[in-house]
Amino acid sequence: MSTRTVNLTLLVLVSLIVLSGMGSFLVGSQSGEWVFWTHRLASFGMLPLLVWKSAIVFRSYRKRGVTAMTVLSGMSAGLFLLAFVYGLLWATTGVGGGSLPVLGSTSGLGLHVTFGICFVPLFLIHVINRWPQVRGRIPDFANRRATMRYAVAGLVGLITWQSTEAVTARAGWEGADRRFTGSKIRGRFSGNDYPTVNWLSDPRPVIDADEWRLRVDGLVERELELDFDEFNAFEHVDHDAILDCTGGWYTEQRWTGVRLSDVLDQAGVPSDARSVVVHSETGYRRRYTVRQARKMLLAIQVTDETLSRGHGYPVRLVAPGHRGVGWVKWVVRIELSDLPGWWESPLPLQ
Ligand SMILES: Nc1nc2c(c(=O)[nH]1)N[C@H]1C(S)=C(S)[C@@H](COP(=O)(O)O)O[C@H]1N2
Ligand SMILES: [Mo]
Repeated sequence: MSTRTVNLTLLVLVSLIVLSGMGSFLVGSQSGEWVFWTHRLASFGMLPLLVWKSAIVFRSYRKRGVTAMTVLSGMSAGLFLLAFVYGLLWATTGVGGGSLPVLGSTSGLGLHVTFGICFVPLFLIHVINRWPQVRGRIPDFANRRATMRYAVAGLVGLITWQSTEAVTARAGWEGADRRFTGSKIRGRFSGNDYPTVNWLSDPRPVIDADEWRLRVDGLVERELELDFDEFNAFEHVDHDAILDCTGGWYTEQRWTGVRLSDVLDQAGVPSDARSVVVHSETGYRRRYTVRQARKMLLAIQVTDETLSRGHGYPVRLVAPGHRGVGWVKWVVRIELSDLPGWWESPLPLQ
């Protein structure tokens, strides 16, 4: 294979790996499983190419020596390999969590993601810097032989990935027991006994149920302000659902509370309402389409226990099929809006 072929094929595969990795944070239901498959296939499929790539790197280094750019490229390669190794460890032996400056204690998956995020800007600089050497001969990117190469990479990826899973299962390693999202179990119907997590730097408020109010406003037919007793007057229902945090763990619990749908109907949903924003006391919020929101629960209990303060007391959102990041805690306001459901940053910023 020519240098250009190796580099372009790697560019495609690494782009797939990065995009599917970022996309994986948004997938919470089985129908999005292909995003995770893409990530694993492209990652394992790229491995044989690294043999050729290391020869290219070696030649290039001999020609250029130590320059700012070669150091940067070297760092980007190092970060990529670290991300790969931590991803692999997470999926297999489960060894590899650790403590990082600034971030504090982090799971192996957390390290995988952190190295991956640091890799992206360096990789972009590397590609932009080297691009002039491939420019002008791009058709090679997508002809029939290129398609063949991706098919072979995919096949190699499939075989290495499946063998890795088989070895992991056979050895009984921790990684054998992952959900399709890669998350590992932390509590099944265990009540409040499962990890407490906030997204970035959101605080953990202490709320007195007597003072608590739920406002329902925006595009509603009549605004509501419910105190805790009025809220509890709605019919209570149980719902078994999995909370799956992008930090790499999930828990299955029986959530008890009020259907968001019932609250919305009491306030009256006009036909031009398109989305529902669920607000936390902390300012944290997530937007859903009205249809999605109608399947959700405003929970007060987790498997027969009152929600603990850390888990969102007195009321939290239960959003089955959505990643944990969408399960807003300390809910105080439901806002109806005519904006589309996707009208917000894909992930919270606090
Ligand atoms: N208000 C608020 N709600 C939040 C968060 C947050 O930071 N602030 N973190 C989310 C994330 S990332 C997860 S995984 C779940 C964790 O819920 P738990 O603390 O009950 O495990 O809450 C979600 N709800
Ligand atoms: Mo999370």
